[in-house]
Amino acid sequence: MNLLSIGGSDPSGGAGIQSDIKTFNQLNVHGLTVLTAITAQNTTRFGHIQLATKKMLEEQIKSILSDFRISGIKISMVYDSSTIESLYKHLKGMEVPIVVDPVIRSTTGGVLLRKDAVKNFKKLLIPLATVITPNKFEAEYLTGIKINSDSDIHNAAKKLQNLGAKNVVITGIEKKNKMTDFVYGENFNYTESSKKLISINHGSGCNYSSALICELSKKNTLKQAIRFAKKYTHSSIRQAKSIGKGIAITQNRNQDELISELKQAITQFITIKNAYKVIPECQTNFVYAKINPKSIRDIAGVTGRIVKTKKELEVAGDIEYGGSKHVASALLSVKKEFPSIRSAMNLKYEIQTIDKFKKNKLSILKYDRTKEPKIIKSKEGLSVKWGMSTAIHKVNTIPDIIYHEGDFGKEPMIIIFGERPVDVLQKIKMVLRRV
Ligand code: PXL
Repeated sequence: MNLLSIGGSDPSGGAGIQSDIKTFNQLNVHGLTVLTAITAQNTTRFGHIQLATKKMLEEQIKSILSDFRISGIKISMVYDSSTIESLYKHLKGMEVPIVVDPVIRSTTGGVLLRKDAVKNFKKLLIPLATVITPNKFEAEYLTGIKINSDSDIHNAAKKLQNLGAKNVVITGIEKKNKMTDFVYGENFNYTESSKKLISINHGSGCNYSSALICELSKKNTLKQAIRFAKKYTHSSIRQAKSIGKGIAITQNRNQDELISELKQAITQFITIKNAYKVIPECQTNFVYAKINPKSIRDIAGVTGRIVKTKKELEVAGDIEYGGSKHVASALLSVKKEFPSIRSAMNLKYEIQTIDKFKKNKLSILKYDRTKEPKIIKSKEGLSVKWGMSTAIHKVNTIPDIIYHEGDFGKEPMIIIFGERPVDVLQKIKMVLRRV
């Protein structure tokens, strides 16, 4: 998938186009860019701005639009009126999601939108926005409403919608040690909160809007995309590093491709509405194996599992190799027979869930835990292996699902298998669609 980011160059790599490409890359999309300006800045000061000429700007846009299929666009630094007019001319009528991040000033004080361009920004760019993502200052600046209360936020969001933005997210409102985003959709509004991290950083706004356009373009719902973007940004702020002499730069490192792929699938899973309904008493793990795992130490999983707190899911602990025992053992046993299977997750057993998998024509295997031999029961860790090998004994088709209906004191359980975490996720979505 190709996404286009239109904005300015930030040589510190903390914000702007450079930051967007990193986010796109990490979220597995190809980043295309159109530079509106080159800035000279670092972590302590904002220096010079050199705008692209009108000709250069339009030539960049034309070369990108004439070659690539683009699934989504993010617009950030536009700086002046002429740039806005060119963007409007080429982008109006495009039927892809557009996130407008109305950057007005950098954290170090640089002007990113000239005062005399605000009128055109409101008239031409805001109406292109599928979502506009101002922070508190930007929302105040664009609407002229000083934000001191929830009703001010409401009024500011409504004003931005009246200017033509389909959806508005006002980010980073501090409330009782939380950072709250206010979401105004076409016919709903709600808030999304996370723990406040004490950090002045360079890059979090760009991380948010880039993650948002990635998830929207992948056809997630607005709510899912917003939740993902918030979690992604929270994580990038947590990992922010003081690389230069001034403010820290946000980071979202790919420590390991396999772990990052699993992390992404887990983040997607916990943001699915109703996902809490499929979590069993013993909670859930989501695992992903290296190509030739020798033991569960070659299988990544969550050290403390994915846990349910009321209607929310949380990742308890870290995602690392050897993080799971049970689901990883199940995967290891099944992978021996069916090497293409590399990912698995356990779900709460319900007959309706099995029925939904049957309707979707998945290949389902079952074993009877009451038939487990005493010798297996008496040894820690053998049950799962025994169950899996019993289920796949003399089976030729690759299983999607293996389940058992429990035993005295043993919770029944479903395990979903797939080649990659996204395949497992796909199968889970079959169940959650109509929960
Ligand atoms: O964070 C917004 C932003 C966007 N684009 C460029 C920037 C900044 C902030 O510094 O420099 C080019």
